[in-house]
Amino acid sequence: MKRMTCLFLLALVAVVTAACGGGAPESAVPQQFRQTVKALDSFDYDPPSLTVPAGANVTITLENVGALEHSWLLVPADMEPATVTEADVLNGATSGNVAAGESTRISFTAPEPGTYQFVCHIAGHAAGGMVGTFTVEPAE
Ligand SMILES: [Cu+2]
Repeated sequence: MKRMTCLFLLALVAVVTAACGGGAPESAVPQQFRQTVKALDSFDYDPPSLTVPAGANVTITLENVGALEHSWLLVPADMEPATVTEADVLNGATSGNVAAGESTRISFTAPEPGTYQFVCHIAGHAAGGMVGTFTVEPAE
């Protein structure tokens, strides 16, 4: 009889422990940010600026709606846009060259809070104004 009581108590402890220990805190789950950006032959992006939370899983779908080749590269804000190459890209955030009428998905982790820029690195496009603003806000 004593042995049964003891087993019962052990089982109870196991159940209570499992119930209390469940799941990681919600703050540990990165936020998702998804946005479609159009690349235009007028050397514009639509929308021209994006704001995401720090550490977010960002997915940009770059839609090239023009007749020219375009690209989307995330780089530091203090760079001269016309000099940007794939080597300057932050967190792997580059579309590569996207042909007319094509679209590409770019997935990356948002960098530290601050201001960045995204540019088209096809010759002459950034100089023509194909530059946007990428803002990372501190996570709450
Ligand atoms: Cu372009």
